[in-house]
Amino acid sequence: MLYFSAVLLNSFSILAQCKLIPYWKNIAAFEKPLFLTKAPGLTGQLFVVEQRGLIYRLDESPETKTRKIFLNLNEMVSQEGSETGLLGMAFHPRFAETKKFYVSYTTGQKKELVSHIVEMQVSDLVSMRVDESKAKELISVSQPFQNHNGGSLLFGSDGYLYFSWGDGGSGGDPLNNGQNINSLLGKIHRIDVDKSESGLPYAIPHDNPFRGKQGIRPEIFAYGLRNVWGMAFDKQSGKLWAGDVGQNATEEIDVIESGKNYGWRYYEASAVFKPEDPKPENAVPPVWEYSQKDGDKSVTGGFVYHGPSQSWDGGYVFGDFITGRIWMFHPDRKENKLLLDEQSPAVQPSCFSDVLDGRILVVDYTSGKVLELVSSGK
Ligand SMILES: [Ca+2]
Repeated sequence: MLYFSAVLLNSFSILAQCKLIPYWKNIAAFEKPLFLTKAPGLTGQLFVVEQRGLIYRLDESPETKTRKIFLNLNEMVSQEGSETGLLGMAFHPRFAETKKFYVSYTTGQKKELVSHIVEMQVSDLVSMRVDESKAKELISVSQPFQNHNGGSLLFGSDGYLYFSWGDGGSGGDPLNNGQNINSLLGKIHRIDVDKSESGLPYAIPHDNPFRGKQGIRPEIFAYGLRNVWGMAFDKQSGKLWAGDVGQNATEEIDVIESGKNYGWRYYEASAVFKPEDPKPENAVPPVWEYSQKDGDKSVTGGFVYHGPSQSWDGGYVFGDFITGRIWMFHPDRKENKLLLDEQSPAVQPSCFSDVLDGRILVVDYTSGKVLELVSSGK
């Protein structure tokens, strides 16, 4: 499998067919941007999340010249460590009615590092002023090490909030959090933010896989994950896709299903990583994986494209944060095409966003720009 994917990668590198162009022509670079999204019911506006704790709101027109600070958590969030800070946001699916949104961030550092999921609210849709008195922490977890904090969050069409937390960090998951179903680390979770139960500020969806099971955290939706970065639902099939960052050898793409075990740390992608551990009989292998041998080291999960480009339709676009290579995996024919090879200067994709229908926007951590991936012929 590893050999096969490496051969495929090489054979397609000559076919790299795309380029990146700036999306906003008149907007200054963001500082370490991690995410780009929009709010349901609020047309024409986009939101850019910076790791240092700022969220900007700006018009989606490529010609726009201004951006406004929507939220500033700079004083609150961790500023040390490359994987800490403000890591993600998601608007409530009925934002126009509830005025609620959710942020994922870390506070503190080293032994005091904590990951949080917090509900926030705006006072009205015109001023979009965040009413900080309404901020409410939903759930948090202590992080034993500085890295692998995950942080992606999004709503499903079921109305539930999904979020990822990494395995707690260090290397090789020393605490084996991925396989520990009484730990919130190394997981994707699913909660109902519209209800509360048992003294929690949220409820456990009735069909969460471990609801009511002794000794298992009921928030868990899927486990055996190392450090999921980049999750998206396929708007047509409803499948949840995720990139799970590898250890020393292989990066993986998973299709996440309720209650499934994705193998880490017994497996790194489809190879055995920790043979002395008990073998999980139920582990689900990745739908795609790629070797780190060509310098790639950290997958950024993307999304399944649906739009006017026939050659892209149904393909899952994703990239590597270290090399900046961008691929499209076609699940129906198990084919992975290189869309963009390493660039000079390097591009570090932190997010692939489908906020604009039929387009592929790429957030570049290094340049601080939001870019659009287009065919070279354009
Ligand atoms: Ca896995």
